[in-house]
Amino acid sequence: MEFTGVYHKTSEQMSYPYNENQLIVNIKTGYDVKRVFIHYGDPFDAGILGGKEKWTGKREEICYKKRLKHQLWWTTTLAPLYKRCKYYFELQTDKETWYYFEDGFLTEEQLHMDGRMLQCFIVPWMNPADLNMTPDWVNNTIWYQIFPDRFCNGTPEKNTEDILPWRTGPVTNRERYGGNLSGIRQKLDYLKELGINGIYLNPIMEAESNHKYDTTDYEKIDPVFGDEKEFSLLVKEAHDHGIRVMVDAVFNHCGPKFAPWMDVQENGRASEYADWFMINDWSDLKKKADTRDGRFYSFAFADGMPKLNTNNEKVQEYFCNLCESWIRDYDIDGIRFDVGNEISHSFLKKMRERVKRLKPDIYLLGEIWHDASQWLMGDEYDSVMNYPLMSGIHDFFIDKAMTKQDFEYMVNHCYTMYMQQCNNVLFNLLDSHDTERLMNRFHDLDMFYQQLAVLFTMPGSPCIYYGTEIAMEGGHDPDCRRCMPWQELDSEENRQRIAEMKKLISLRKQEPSFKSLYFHFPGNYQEKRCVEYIKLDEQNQKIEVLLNCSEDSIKVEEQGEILFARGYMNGSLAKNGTLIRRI
Ligand code: ARE
Repeated sequence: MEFTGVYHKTSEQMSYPYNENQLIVNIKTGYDVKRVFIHYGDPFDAGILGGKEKWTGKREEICYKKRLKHQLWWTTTLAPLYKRCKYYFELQTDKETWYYFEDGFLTEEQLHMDGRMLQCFIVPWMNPADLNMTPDWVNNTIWYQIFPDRFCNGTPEKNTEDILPWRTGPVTNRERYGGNLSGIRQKLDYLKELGINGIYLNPIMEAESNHKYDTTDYEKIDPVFGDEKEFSLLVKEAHDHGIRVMVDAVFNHCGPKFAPWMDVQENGRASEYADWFMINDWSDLKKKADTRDGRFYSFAFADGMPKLNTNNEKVQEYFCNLCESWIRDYDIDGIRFDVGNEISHSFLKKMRERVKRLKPDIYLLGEIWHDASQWLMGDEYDSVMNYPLMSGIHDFFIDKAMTKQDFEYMVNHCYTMYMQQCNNVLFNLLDSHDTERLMNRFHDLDMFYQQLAVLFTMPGSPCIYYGTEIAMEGGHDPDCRRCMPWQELDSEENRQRIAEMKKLISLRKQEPSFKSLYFHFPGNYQEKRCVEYIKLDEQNQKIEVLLNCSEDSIKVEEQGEILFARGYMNGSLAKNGTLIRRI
């Protein structure tokens, strides 16, 4: 047997209840496996415990598969009558058939050997309480990320002298431009008109910097942005506009002026907060230097961002109470957890339990830039910021050597890491306050819209970083945080760009099938080709092309599972296109 890469286990995203009735089962094999069948039945039915009785389970072919770089991902959904299931796989190559059990592979002969105990894979019981539940509303959300200091100044008449005049062009992390909560509130009509129904705000609690990731007081809205009343009003009016609000929680570390940290610096080990931080050398906590000397742990090596001990119950309690107050006092809809991969799992499990009890459909989003499976088992985050997809889309456009198959493998890799419940609410983005802006990657509007076209079709929910609607430029952090050029929005060029973004958003929102359909890759992407969004009927037959395909640029190519399109969107509706297969 020359099997390659067969992998299954009855856990993680390989075998899990999707809801109270459906059990999703996935198995990875090499490309040598041509057909897969699943034999399944009830663990207590006679015969399938092994021994002499005949197998009484069912045998069904798994017909749906996704292509990965070196493996195939086979997936099926079962509906176990009694919420429990026992199964094994039948793997067929060109030459042979093997049966795959929890303890290995059996031949046909071994399978029917009298008295042989079959170590099937077992899902003992699909307990509703253990279900990985994620908030449905997120899948219908188009997010808009706002960096508060640079979005809109609602009260310029109250500017203090440290606020610089609102301007376009490059910025640094040292300046303040006066963006605030009332400015965001004044732009709710604009956001609603654009089609946005969710805003993600970078931190707004009191901190010294303009980015506010160095918190001074977690319980106080930074006065430069407004106050508790103003934030309450913003959330209420956002909700009135049908817009949800997600805040940024910086619990991995604090800033240098956070009272517990200052107390520890003053009183050392005697401080009541001594165990709120991770200190290795108490000798000189006030020394201004990066923390490569190991005095205490921090975010990266930033000595002004001492790492909080999220293993400490008091720290956990403090932040759980804080999040509960954010829900009770402001009715927020989501929380994005900064440095989401360094906070302790024990804290996150407690946090989820507490906040979901208060608001079951609150969205818990982790900032994790890599495979986040271990945080997405249903007892911590609902989902993560999908930076792997961002990188994959970016690489596909920048690397001329990548083929559409490479792109297909990348997309499938991103969507086979997690359970479907998490995929449905992935936070898909192409840039953020931590990366250069999308427009800066290519300075090419075609590429810009091609990548947005891809983003808006992917499962999960797309997020556009403020200013993307006008293809705003900006380099790496902090230059990616330029002031929103409100004074230029009325130009013909920006009006066209806003119209293009509105069309994309409306397509994403109007066409349910739109979210699950891929689009045709018409030939060589270096030439200017067209993206086509096709509406399909239930038989996967093309009904109409929803957006933009100049006839001459479309060639019907072989129908793959994910046919990927790249090309220029000129926004005109077309009537002909090519049938593609719906996923
Ligand atoms: C400042 C300067 C930066 C400089 C940095 C060096 O502006 O130019 O590179 O210092 O430390 C906040 C501010 C930043 C500020 C930073 C430190 O917004 O402007 O940077 O504080 O003072 C990793 C983490 C991820 C983190 C990024 C930045 O995993 O959690 O690094 N992102 C969050 C926020 C940031 C915020 C902080 C954390 C700190 O979103 O805005 O920065 O609270 C790879 C790795 C990732 C890595 C990523 C980016 O993909 O896999 O782990 O993210 O690169 O570096």
